[in-house]
Amino acid sequence: MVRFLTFSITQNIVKLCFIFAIFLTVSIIQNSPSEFLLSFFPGFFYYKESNSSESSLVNESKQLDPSYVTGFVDAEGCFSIIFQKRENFNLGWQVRAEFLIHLHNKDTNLLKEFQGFFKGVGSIVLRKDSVLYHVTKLEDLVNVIIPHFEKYHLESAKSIDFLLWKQCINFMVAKEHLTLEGLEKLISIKGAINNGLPDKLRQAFPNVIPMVRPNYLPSKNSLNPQWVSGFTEGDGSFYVSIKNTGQISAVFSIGLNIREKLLLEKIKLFFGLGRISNKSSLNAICYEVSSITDLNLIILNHFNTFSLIGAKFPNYLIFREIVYLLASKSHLTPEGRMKIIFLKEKLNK
Ligand SMILES: [Ca+2]
Repeated sequence: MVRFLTFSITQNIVKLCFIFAIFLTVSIIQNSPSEFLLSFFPGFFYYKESNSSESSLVNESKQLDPSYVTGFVDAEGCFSIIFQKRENFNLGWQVRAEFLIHLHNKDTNLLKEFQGFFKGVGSIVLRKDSVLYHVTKLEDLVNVIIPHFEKYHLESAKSIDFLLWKQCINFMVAKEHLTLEGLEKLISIKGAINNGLPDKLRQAFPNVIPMVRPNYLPSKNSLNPQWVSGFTEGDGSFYVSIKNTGQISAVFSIGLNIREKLLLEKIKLFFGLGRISNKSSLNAICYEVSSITDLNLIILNHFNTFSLIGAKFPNYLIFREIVYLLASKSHLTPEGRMKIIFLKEKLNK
């Protein structure tokens, strides 16, 4: 009797579990069918990572590599000198120097890591869709920011901006900008930094001749692999396209302004493959690797070793999974093809 009762209870529990499992399955399918289907594929784990909360988007919180930091700043950083009209200032102008990185707010954690790397100086400002990290205190620029870039050199045309900017900061430290002559000297140098002089300065100082921007030449040193990953985190992209004909292609690319063609050639030399093409209509130039073998053997090998760490990292994982599927010819089976279509849906979202 006791045995019969135990058996009957067990049977009911099994029944209940079964009903509950069906209920759960139906509700998952209704809420997010693609998630449910994806759970049957190996790519699921990568997919999960791409969807995980913002806090886990930074890959392993370890000390940032200094060359990675420089690479990222080469892509996304800005060194600027700002003039603001202020009646209460002696010469009517306030001058400030700023080191700035302005990103989409999905990279907030990455910027926090940068602030930590730069000894906590500067501040992070959250805006509606973007986030910026900026350092404006002269002593922080002199003691923390400048020494970093003197040790770990910028490789892009931004290296010119940095040199001119540093020159301005030296003037400011010596307080030369408080005389009219010094102020005009600063304006002249500013004329060669970034986008040159804004109209308000040209109009206020019509006699100041903007300095001629020095020519940019990349350094002769070969690129540091961490620099390449940092630069890719900023200016690189991983994308996959599926043509109407059904052909699937995966591309790793870095697009730059045409003035940085020499840098792209250096990047091409670093990987030892790929091609550079002009996108003349946009004044842009692009380095691309689209051969599956090259992507699989060289590009993935690089980024598996020198990892991305910001919001591009989960994207990279999806891209990698797709390249693996293409390299193993899995896309020729209906199941493999479906897997790629699901993964692609999550790419660059
Ligand atoms: Ca850029």
